[in-house]
Amino acid sequence: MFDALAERFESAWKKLRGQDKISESNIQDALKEVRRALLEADVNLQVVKEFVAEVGEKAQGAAVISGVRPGEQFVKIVHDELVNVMGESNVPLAQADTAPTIILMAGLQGTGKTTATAKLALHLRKENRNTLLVATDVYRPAAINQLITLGKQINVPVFEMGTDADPVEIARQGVEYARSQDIDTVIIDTAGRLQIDQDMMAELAQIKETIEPHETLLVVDAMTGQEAATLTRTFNDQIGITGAILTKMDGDSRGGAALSIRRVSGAPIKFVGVGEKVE
Ligand SMILES: Nc1nc2c(ncn2[C@@H]2O[C@H](COP(=O)(O)OP(=O)(O)O)[C@@H](O)[C@H]2O)c(=O)[nH]1
Ligand SMILES: [Mg+2]
Repeated sequence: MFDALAERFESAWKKLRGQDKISESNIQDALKEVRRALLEADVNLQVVKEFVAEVGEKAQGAAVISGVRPGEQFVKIVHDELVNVMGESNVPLAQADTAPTIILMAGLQGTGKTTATAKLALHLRKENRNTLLVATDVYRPAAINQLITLGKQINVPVFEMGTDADPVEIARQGVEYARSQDIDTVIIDTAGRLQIDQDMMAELAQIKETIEPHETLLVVDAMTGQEAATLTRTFNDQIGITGAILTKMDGDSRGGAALSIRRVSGAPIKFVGVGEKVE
């Protein structure tokens, strides 16, 4: 995911190689490279500014430490800061003490929520967790059919009540059904809009309040780059998220969205590795 980023960082510390001390001017040169690397990876501009400022401060602080080569020192500072932002990788998906674990999928239309719902079910099956998928996107008949089709393909049950039912009620009954069937995890697929709107947020908030999910995962299209930060901030402020799933990592996205999401919300990125096609 961070291949392009790593390459750019490489050139940042090349500038420091062969110099025996971190100085004000070589720090500035290296920081410029870090900044360029992050921007090229499509990390949000504000996030880049903060990241570079923090690395700069630490590099200046490190300037007094002698006996360590500056290139190595700088690499370590950037690396530590990346780890600091990205946090522990592989934060596992929540598992409730009493089944079912409830997962709410959130995000804009077309980001890959429905696809990610099915992928998540496949992922959980590998951990011997059975799932129920719940179709609450009643606004487009095709959306329910899409989930039903995906469910058939991967042999996972889908709970739906057609397009006339209330999404909150579908979610509630879906969870009840999962409980009655001893299902380990219930994944609620929700409707999205092309842009964030208050009706969508209100409906999501109501679903969330009703079913009290253990995870609220924001599904983000990795290709959206700069917008990922704003999107994450809005969803996190309005409904609260526990994690994010980056989709379309198979495209030519540059991975920067992951950094932006983490930095803005602190929410761990889950299942970035679930890149495989469902079909
Ligand atoms: N290349 C690629 N396409 C994807 C991925 N996830 C979803 N899509 C496609 O993006 C479109 C929207 O996906 P969908 O799951 O319906 O999004 P939703 O509106 O958020 O539920 C569909 O054409 C999917 O096939 C992915 O990881 N990679
Ligand atoms: Mg959908």
